[in-house]
Amino acid sequence: MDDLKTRILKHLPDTAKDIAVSIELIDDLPSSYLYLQKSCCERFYDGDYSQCIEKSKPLLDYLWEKFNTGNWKDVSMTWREAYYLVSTLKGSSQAILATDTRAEERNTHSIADAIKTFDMGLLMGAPILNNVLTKLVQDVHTYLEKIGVSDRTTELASRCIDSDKSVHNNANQLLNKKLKTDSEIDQEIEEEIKTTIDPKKEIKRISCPSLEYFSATFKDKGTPVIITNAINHWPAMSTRQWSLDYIRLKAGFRTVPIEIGSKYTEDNWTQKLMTINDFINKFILGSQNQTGYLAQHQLFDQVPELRNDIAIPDYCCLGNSEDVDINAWFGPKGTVSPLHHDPKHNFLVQVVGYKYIRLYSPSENSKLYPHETFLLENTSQVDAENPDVVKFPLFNEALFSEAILRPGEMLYMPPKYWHFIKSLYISFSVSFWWE
Ligand SMILES: O=C(O)CCC(=O)C(=O)O
Repeated sequence: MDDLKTRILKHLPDTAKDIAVSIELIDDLPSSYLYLQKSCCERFYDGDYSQCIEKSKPLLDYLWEKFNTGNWKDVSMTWREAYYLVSTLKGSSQAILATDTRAEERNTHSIADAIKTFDMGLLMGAPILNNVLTKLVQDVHTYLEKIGVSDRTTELASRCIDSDKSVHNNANQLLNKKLKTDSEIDQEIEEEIKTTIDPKKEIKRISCPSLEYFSATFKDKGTPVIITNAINHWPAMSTRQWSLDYIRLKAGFRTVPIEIGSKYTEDNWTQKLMTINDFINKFILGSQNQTGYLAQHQLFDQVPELRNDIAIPDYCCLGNSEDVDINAWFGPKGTVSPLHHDPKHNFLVQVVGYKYIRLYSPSENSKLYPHETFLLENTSQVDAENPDVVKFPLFNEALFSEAILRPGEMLYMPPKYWHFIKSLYISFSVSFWWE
């Protein structure tokens, strides 16, 4: 196996001085901060990784406090670059110590901690040093993969839910929990389609139309459609089929933002950073009474290996295909995206599981009661599942179309089309917003 330390050092500048000249972190940071940061860099290049970690803590705390004062948009780039730098040094030190041949060091600095530190740098920091964190985190995650799944699941069972003892005790049980087989789910869903979807309202399906036909018949007319047989070639659907185990393997130790709460319009809705392993154990396999949803997250920028399993649909070339926003939507049964619309064209691709979709044309706006508050103007005040018809009397008159989106299907939604979406099983969808 490659020496992880060598790989890590290869990505970084050769000396503390080289780091100092390759970045400019002068504005906005007090001299006491810069002094401590310099010392943190020097400890790293002296090979004193424990001291580097110690010195990184007050630096990251200081910057974290800056991030949490006032508006995110006002957070200075300098602070974010500094956060990126210190996360790079701290995470690299943690990874190097975790693979140290001296057992004591290995126990205290887990590789998973290093990945967490790198991800915090990626999520909160601003990239410097040629975006070195992407390379570092990939190398370290690959190292974990090489250790082997069995070691990883043992580490997972013992570490992933460190803060939650009750779930911790169940970790092994959760790992072995039997999920429904695909054919059981398919049968159930076909029954559900028969009983819940009105064929007269069902969104039209079409098998892999030509670009010209799609453009003239759907895009130009602002008509939604479900396209089938367009993504069968994706590795995520064929050679590297996505499953919970596969997602764990490729990204289990990565830290991501999770939306917690039944829907974003509720008062108790919040967001929390956690690893994908924690998320799967608590919110997908566990028995949390709250819903957790990895929603609208640019996971594929963070984990390029998963990006290699999907492809931008060819139809996006009808717009500016350089500028496509790709988002992941991964969650348990029961996630709800309340009725809302977005400004761009959208392909919502269902990779795993099933989702109920309900669509309303922009011409129905006046019956959908958009919120009047800033940032929620694109969201209806009506709970589409249980509409309050006294408060919103026109809602039931609004015309809609509906469908259950199956794995391998791709829903086209024109800009401003209202959509309400609920997952019926554990689900992983990928959306492509394009203009
Ligand atoms: O799948 C979901 O829950 C919501 C997807 C969505 O709103 C979108 O792709 O714009």
